[in-house]
Amino acid sequence: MKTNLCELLNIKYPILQGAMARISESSLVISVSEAGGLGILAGGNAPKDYIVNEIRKIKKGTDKPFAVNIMLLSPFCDDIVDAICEEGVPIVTTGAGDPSKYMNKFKENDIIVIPVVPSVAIAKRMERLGVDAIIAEGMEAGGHIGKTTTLPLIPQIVDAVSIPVIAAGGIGDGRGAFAMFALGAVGVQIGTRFLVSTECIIHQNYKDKILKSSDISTVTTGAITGHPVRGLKNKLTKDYEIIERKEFAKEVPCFDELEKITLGALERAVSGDVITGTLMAGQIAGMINKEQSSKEIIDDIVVEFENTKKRLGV
Ligand code: TUI
Repeated sequence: MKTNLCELLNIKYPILQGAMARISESSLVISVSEAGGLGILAGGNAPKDYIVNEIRKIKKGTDKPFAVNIMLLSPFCDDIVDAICEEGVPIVTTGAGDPSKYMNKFKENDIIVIPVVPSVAIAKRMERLGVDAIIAEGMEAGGHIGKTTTLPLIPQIVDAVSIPVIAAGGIGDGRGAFAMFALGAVGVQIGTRFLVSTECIIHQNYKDKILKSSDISTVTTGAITGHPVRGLKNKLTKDYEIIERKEFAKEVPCFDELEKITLGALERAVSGDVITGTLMAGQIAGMINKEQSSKEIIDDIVVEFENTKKRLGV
């Protein structure tokens, strides 16, 4: 599976672990980086002291490269950028916005910058900005998503830019990774499969919901807010859809009601409330049927990738 991305990031396999807010914390990051992939700490909406503490735990737990993701809708972005520079984090990924204002600071600190992008136009803008690679994320992914699916998105972005492209959204195994390489990607980012990693700290109830899900278990909510989010269907998403329909029909403005049911919903999910929590997950959730360590997950992906190569005689 070796590609030029392995040299750029100094990793064994071009497999990045998706940064999932409140989920991708030090224990998951250490396990993925130790297994030869790139573990990524999710900044999410966390404040600076939490991030500094987690970075220090990661540095104690592994001497392999890792990254920190900055979720650009967070009120603590400036602080997290400071923490990343002060702690000597080698690689940064960004999501949910435009990282331009931090670019000079990243480059002054020799940090490798890899934004997540949902479209060709943003990919081209990021290349002009001088980023090192991009993660092109299709809307099969869990969490906050764009409008295009992975299969058409990856080749269009590969054709539009000259920097390395990492594919994300809808990849759960070595066959999917191989398909992404066929489209021109040189790496993959996988989030949902790591939700059931034994080193992932989410509550067993959340893991069980993933393990029991099928191909049609996810739904997107929140289009009305401009920030659509994909997750597993549950009471929260059903209630959300009912309120959203009222808002669409312009019967009553319902943003307050929507905010009320989603406030703290990610925290509830991570703590095991699978009824009113937001169970962010991608469409590959239906493919996941066993808990494994991060090392087993990565080793499986590599074997499946090699088997696919053999099956196709290439
Ligand atoms: O960021 C993600 N996924 C996320 S962030 C998140 S926390 C959250 N929760 C509720 C609402 C909003 C956020 C949960 N999942 N994926 C990467 C991603 N980035 N998807 C889409 C984008 C994106 C969108 C616009 C990246 C750049 C962008 O650029 C806008 C601009 O103006 O340049």
